[in-house]
Amino acid sequence: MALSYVTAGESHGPGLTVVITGLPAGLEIDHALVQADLARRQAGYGRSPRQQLEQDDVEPRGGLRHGRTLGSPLAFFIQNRDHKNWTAPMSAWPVDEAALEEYGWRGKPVTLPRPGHADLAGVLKYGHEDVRNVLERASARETAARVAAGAVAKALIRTIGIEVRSHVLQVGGVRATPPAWLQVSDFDRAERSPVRCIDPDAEAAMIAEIEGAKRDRDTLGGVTEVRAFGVPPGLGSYAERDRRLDGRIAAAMLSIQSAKGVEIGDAIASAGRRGSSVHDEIFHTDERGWHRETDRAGGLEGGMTNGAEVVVRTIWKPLPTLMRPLRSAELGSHEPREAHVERSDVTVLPAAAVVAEAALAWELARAAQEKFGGDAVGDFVAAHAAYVERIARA
Ligand code: EPS
Repeated sequence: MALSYVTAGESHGPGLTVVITGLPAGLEIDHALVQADLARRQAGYGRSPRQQLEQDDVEPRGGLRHGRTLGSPLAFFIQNRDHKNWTAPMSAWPVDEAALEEYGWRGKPVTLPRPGHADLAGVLKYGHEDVRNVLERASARETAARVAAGAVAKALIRTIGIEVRSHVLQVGGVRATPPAWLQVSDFDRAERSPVRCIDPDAEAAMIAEIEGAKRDRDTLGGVTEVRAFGVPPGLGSYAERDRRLDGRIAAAMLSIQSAKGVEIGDAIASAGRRGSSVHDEIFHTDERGWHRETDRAGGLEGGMTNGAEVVVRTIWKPLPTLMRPLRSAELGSHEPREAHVERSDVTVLPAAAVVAEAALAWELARAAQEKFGGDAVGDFVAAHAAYVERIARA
């Protein structure tokens, strides 16, 4: 069965639920590693004060016993600690008007759609009169659940030696220049950086850029990069369009709130070069087997991994909740007004890198599980080992 997950929950509701199906039994899930990823997503310079309220914690609700998967659906619940400030406005069951009165602005309908957000198309599409019915689910709070799923995916692909790492390449107008060939250990620098940046000079400039935008009550986008190491060739397939792994990775990235573009390998620079200086030449030595000296393809050719590192950059728009709002018009009266203002982050780039990392881990896990199968994790690992041994002789 294909690996799949669904999330449920609103930003200020009781919490987020994620249900993962298709996992093999016997996979060890380290609680501390899941927690660490949730904490990494919450960290980062430029996040909103909301992050001081939330200390995300996964509560398993099924599918796990003594730290190992059972082969049944794995369910996690992540509580929204901010929900206590929203109990009546976000109550699942009807509440009377008087109860809402006590909540001030929180108890009132939102009628000013924000440009760049899901607000306007969302209310039109679903027939809502209160933008809150849209924004609560469109909110990037939901990415906490995606990161929990990503942590499980990482546990699965780690059993076959795949590691996924991320860093921030650009915040607003500041672009980092990381070393050309990044090693897994280079990413430790990103882990210690408040903006998840490998390049120390760019780090300082990024922080200054965020401070400037904050002063101007504005927001910033940027670019993140995720790399996967130890990926065998042949995940994904050229044979059918929906099995092409580059397409799936791009879709996974673009499904993340605020993502606007995806680049695989050096796609943007390659557009202006000749083929002879773009494609990664093929070599074979007894020592290294099949390999490349360059990785402009970002580890993907013909919809499959090619054995090189998978390199995926995601381009993020500046957040659309602005403390200095743009023009909008009121639902109902159609009067021109300024858009709704709600607490906002200045930038989410450091957090977005962690979410993108989870998305890539998930797509690699899904493709690996399709290729190697296995109801027990040992079958999955054995199938990978047999495959690696076969292709070493090719
Ligand atoms: C978000 C707006 C902010 C963020 C939130 C996503 O929430 P609030 O409106 O409550 O201040 O803090 O992100 C999270 C809570 C989170 O955990 O990532 C939005 O509109 O997308």
